[in-house]
Amino acid sequence: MKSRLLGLSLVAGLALAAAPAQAQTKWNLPAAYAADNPHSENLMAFAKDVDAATSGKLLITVHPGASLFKAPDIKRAVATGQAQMGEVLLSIHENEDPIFGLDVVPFLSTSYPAAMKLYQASKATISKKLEAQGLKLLFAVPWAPQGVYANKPLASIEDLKGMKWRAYNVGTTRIGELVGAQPVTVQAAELPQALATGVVNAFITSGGTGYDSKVWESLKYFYDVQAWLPKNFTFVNKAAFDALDKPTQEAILKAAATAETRGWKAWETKSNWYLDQLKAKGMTVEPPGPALKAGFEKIGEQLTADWLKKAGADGQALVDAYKKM
Ligand code: PCA
Repeated sequence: MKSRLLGLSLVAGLALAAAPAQAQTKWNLPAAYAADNPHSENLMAFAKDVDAATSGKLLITVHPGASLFKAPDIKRAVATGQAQMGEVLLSIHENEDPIFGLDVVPFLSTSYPAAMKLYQASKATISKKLEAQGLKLLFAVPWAPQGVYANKPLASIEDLKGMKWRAYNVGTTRIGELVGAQPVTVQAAELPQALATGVVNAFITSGGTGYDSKVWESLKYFYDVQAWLPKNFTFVNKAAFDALDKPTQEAILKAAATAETRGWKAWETKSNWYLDQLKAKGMTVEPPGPALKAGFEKIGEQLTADWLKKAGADGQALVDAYKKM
């Protein structure tokens, strides 16, 4: 009897061993910002949620800091299947489609609730445009309101004349031109180096990117202009997504919805913390004075007019929908 039982369990054991190991799919998710930036932390939490929900069937590796692809190359890498998922600041690609620059139209939406409205108003359109490029939108998360860093006090935009202005997209380049600075595009991953070597001495971005770049080591002034809240979009190669089984697809979509909520909350919570850190490092952190503010508003009007012209009726429709919300 005993030996028969032993025999049976041996057979069962062999059968288990012979069963094919559960197939594991391994995906890469290139991203462009520092590993401890809330965007990257959110992506890692997203990957962890997908891992848990699929019992390890889908393993997503996040590559922060532009370590796998540089920021401007991530979208194409995912569209062509070199990577399966990716996160990018969508406005980097405004040259492809003006709608990708909607969230960087100056002073259109300048707070988290307004940015959320703008996102809701534009999500379906953006998602359709990405789909036409072979990408499925998973979620979007904003950066903090954008303010201006400089190596000297700024009383008006005249003070930016001739400065080495770091830009990260079409709109920020244009601002550099309009203030008579010398714009140079530098993605966030290379910003610390550009600051350390004096390639740039003024720019517009969030408290978060200033913090990530240890900006206080080179620049002493931050003006909290709150010009716009740009967003990072995370997407998946559509064909790769469609090839997954239903439960895995659902696990991704659920984790994406969670990541979107978590990401917006993280930024909203951390925005002031970042500004406090800049102050603690000895920087002057102030709202822009009246002349500086008026100067940026004037530039904002110019950029808004330019954008509406480029984006045409489609752009106007999104702005109208947003304003009605
Ligand atoms: N940080 C990114 C984009 C916007 C932001 O706040 C950057 O400066 O590149």
